[in-house]
Amino acid sequence: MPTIFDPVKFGDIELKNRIVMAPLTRNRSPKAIPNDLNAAYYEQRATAGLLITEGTPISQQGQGYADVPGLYLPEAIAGWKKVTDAVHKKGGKIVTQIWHVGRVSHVSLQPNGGAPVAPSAISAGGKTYIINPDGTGAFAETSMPRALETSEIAAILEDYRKGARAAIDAGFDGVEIHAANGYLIEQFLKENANQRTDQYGGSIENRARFALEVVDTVVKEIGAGRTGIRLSPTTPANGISETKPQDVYNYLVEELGKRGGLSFVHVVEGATGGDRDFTQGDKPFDYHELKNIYRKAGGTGAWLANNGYTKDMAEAAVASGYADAVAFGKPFIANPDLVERFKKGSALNEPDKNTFYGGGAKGYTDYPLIEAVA
Ligand code: 8OZ
Repeated sequence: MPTIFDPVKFGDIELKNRIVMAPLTRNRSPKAIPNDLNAAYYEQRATAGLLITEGTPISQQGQGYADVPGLYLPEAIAGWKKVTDAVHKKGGKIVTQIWHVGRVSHVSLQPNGGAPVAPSAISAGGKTYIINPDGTGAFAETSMPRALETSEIAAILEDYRKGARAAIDAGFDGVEIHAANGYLIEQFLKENANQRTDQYGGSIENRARFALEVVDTVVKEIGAGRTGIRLSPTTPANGISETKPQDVYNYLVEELGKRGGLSFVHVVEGATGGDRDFTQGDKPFDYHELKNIYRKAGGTGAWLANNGYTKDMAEAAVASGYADAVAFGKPFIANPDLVERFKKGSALNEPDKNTFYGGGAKGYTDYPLIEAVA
């Protein structure tokens, strides 16, 4: 029976344990360029089996929040290199989460102040974070998006290809495709955001087409064994909803399974960062069924479970054979030495919500290690 402390392979990536750091937006990379403070933060957490970086836009069009690091400027690649070098020196593994926000953006963040793009011209109806012309930060309503022309989709796939290549150039061990939380890929997948009448809308097969084209593009560029994907079948994040999530995601993972050896499939169970029992549609979502369909279709990627797991829950999920590994979010914000704390059964530091997004070292690189607490 494996434990969370045992090594595991995520495709081509070898993890020293099954405790993974989930992607966490921290908004501490002004001008979309990772810096020394970001490198220190990831380095502190390098004892995780795998670090998944915060969402990292593949293009300016894919950017939806101020001060998140990108992958589309040469300076950002150089900045990320500092991060990956620091993590690798400590014996860690790190992939970056490649991201396009779609409609969850604001005109001030978009190329030439244009409208954000989406499958359909339907507002996310939420808030994003921008920098005012005077340099101060502010929450702002997400801007009304415009619907992508069918002919524009190839250029976005090309941005994913370039982003994946940039990730490898920056020294990452691979990428996680961000297909969760109401961003572009999910806007195609879920019915309330997609009213298209072309081959990217309507049937489940059509709505899943964009996700699968992104996967195929990234796999072709960097190899399946370095390509993971994150899904959130039932989260309501960013105004997204779906009445038949089980049908949509069963189809999607069956298609992913047919592609064989992806690095990993990362599944957020319930509402991201919230209620694990949250569901949409007419019945509770069955995550075991999802995994079984993936395996039956030939999928050999690691099954990475996430959302609100405690150490005990993670141990049970790994011991039962359901999860190959478990990703922890908030516990990793507050506990850079989470793996050691789990091993010793030590108490955990509590994360400070006020410093999740933006700011400097406070609430980022200053959480105490166990020795410092004792
Ligand atoms: C919190 C704040 C801003 C963005 C996600 C990338 O939900 C995010 C995100 C989280 O996936």
